[in-house]
Amino acid sequence: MSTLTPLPALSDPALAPIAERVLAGSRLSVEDGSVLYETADLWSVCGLADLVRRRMHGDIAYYNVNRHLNYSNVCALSCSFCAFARKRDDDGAYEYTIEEIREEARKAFASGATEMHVVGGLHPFHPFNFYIEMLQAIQEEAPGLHIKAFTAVEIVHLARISKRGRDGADGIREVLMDLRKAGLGSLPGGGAEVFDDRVHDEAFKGKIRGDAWMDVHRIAHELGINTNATMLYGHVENRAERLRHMDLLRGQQDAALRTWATSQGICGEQEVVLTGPAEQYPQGRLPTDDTCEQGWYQACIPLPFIPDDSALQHLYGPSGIENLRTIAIARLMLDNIPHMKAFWIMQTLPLSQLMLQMAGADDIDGTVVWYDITKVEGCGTHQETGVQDMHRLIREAGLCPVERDTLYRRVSRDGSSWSID
Ligand code: V47
Repeated sequence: MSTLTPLPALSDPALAPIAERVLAGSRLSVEDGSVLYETADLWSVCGLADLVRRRMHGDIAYYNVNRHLNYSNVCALSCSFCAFARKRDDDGAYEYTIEEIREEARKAFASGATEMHVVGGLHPFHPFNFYIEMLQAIQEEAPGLHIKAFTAVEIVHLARISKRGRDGADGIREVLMDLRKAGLGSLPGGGAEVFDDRVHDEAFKGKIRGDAWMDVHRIAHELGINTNATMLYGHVENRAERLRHMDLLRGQQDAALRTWATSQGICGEQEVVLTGPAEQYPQGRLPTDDTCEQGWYQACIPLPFIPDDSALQHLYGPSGIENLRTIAIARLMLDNIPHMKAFWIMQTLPLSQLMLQMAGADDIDGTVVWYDITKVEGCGTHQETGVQDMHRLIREAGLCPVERDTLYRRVSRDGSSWSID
């Protein structure tokens, strides 16, 4: 573990008790979160987040060599924040065939990607078997590639169209097991938005609510499938609703890690907090092998709302300062989620670099290549950052770039082949 960042000089006395709790490795309350949001001393908020980030990850910043595949933008829903979805007859509607998906998998394999991140709209006409064939096709063309696929709302949609299970939870469990058999490795964190019914009804009515999103992830964890979690902020929600979202995620992670820790005989009823001094970690680190019977949230990805071309484009979206503050607060509040990702596609590369250097982020996602869901400042769907550029950006932030796979294991490369350390 590298040297700890010294505690920042606090200019707001209201931060002193919070800083003490951070130093001691104690959990922050939602009220503490409100103080962190309201204080004018943004630099201390970032400094505290940086301190826990360095305790957890030293001077490492993670990236991966990945590809995103948005297989179709045809969607039965019409969420007001979303500029991606189209009806099938709309201009710009598209859907990949299985053969085209195969071709994307071949390209990903040839480029040395370790992960394919696959999500799309809720297609009203594809049968369940299309999704099974899609995973099988990717696996056949790109053996060894980790498939991180389908947001929780897609899983609920698949459970409906597959007509699996006697009730909702059974159907979701069976569908996840079928998908895993076909090649699914983990679930991405998309679609969580903000766990609040008021916000749901205003910005993404028709989508599943927060409790249903969390049910899908809980069932995945019970099956030993790791997942991520997002929070889409800066639209019609307020800061209190963001903090509640973080608190709900933290509570669910408590339950997952308690089950894991109990199975390891590590600690009984106590919460597993990862952000404290190193000696408080549960036996070093959470395991990263893929044979664990209990899954958990690996990473949180705060997503700043990008208003362009959505039905909410009259809104401004969050400012750079609000983005820095939100990722720092997420790092401090989510003391049991190991990784905090600054998704460069949405945060932009320069701001992601700052987030790594001083606001608690330890990961910037990956090379991406093609991305259709959001486009910042009118860019197209080709959104790629090469490995050399990732390295430069991370080194300029004073950190050490480490290539990881989806489960945060280190990747070694020898020419065009790669292996897990
Ligand atoms: O589910 C949609 C969000 C998500 C907009 O798990 C928008 O590692 C901002 O979840 N402005 C997809 N956000 C992205 C996502 C993700 C990205 C990177 C890594 C991981 C991971 C997950 O983007 C959607 C939705 O929540 N989104 N529209 C918008 N206008």
